[in-house]
Amino acid sequence: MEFIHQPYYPGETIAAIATPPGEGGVAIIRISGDEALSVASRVFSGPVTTYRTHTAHFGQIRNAKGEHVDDVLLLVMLGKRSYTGESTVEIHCHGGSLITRRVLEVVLEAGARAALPGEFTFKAFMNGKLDLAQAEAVQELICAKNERALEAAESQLKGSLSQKIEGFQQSLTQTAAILEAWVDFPEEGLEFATMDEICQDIDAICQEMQKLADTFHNGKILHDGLSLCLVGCPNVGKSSLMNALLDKDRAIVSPIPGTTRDVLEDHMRLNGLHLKLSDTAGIREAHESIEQEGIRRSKQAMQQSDLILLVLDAHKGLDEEDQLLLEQVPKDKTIVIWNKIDLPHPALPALNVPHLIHLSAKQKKGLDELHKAIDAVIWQNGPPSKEEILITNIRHKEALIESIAAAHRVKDGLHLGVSPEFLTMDMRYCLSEMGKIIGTNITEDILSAIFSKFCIGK
Ligand SMILES: Nc1nc2c(ncn2[C@@H]2O[C@H](COP(=O)(O)OP(=O)(O)OP(=O)(O)O)[C@@H](O)[C@H]2O)c(=O)[nH]1
Ligand SMILES: [Mg+2]
Repeated sequence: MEFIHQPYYPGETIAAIATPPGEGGVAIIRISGDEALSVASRVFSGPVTTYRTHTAHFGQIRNAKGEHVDDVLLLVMLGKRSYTGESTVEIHCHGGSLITRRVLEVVLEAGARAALPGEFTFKAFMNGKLDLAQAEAVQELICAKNERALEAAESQLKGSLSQKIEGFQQSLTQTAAILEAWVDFPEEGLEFATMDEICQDIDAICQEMQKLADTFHNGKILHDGLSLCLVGCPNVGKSSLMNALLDKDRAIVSPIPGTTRDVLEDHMRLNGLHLKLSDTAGIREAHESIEQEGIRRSKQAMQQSDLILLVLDAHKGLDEEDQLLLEQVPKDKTIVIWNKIDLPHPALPALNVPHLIHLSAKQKKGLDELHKAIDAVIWQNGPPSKEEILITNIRHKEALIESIAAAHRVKDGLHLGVSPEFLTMDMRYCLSEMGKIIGTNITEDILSAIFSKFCIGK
């Protein structure tokens, strides 16, 4: 196993820089474990072991030779009342990367072990301060790229997802108990509940679990953002629209068809969401090898992106190449745009597409309608409410799906008259999959994989 220090000693004292690398006003070195105070007392000028919990102390850090390293503020959190659930000392030193590393070195020389990525949160999990879903939320909180993702992570950290999962576990446990009773007391078992009642209970809980699993689509959008790709024939105004959406002069715009040769990427925020925008080379029958490669990349970007903006030139009207592109794009994830509506244009043909917008990229007119259309395509059933509990983690979705499948096997087995011994096995599996989400039933390998994604010092 890569992550968990082998053998893992609860209470072992670890230390790391908890603030990001680089220069800042203050940096924090965090020490946690049974020996946190004695380690700190070896490097700090004051009598650390006498300090009361949740107090701050000014003093100096000195190395083993007694040389001054930095003036610092020392924070003491004793016993369980800390993030990790173990005694913790934070040293707030000056925020230069060299000085911070020096302070850490001195702390390590004084007896702490360098922490592995995520090890502080791992301790919090092992000491019951957080369950696994909450621990994962810590990392999502740190990585959140937009407001909605932050809200989802905050809600998960507060335990909203965990409570929901615990609710499922309780309901499933009741059913499991009845099935176990059938095994032990086949005669009286049916007194606890009829088969129909059990099946109804399983159906109801499966529906709830499926609803939660289905929030992964929205959760993933919130968490990861979306990719959006501008495609169309040459000269229709893709790069102009890219610049208008970004509100900056990002891509070269010119009246010469074939200006953009490569895929150009940038990022924007829209209604609290993170979008990756790609401008592409105009697609046409090209004979020159560089342009051909550009067009190949355009088509690739089109396939890979979550959303396509297919740009048409209203001034030019619809020609065969536009028509071909219209046939190629997946309609449900495409917004078709008639651009250059500021110019005189022929009567525009009716297009049988679900999302159609008229705008002028050059004059930045019609962008609001485009924003709304993007929102409508992203959230096909409306955006999630702030209160809705979303899952953003594929691991959670997989556990839910496994759990639902096992519950269905139990139900089918009941109808088919399968012996209760087998049904209880499926029921136990169903419960253990659910437990994986909050960490009540989890192997060290999974723990290792989860915490190793954290940053050092968290
Ligand atoms: N009048 C008008 N001109 C526009 C509009 N959008 C783009 N243009 C002009 O159309 C020409 C082509 O614009 P680009 O944005 O470079 O077009 P493109 O689709 O990126 O072209 P390629 O990179 O060659 O595929 C430029 O001269 C733009 O100024 C618009 O809304 N109105
Ligand atoms: Mg271009």
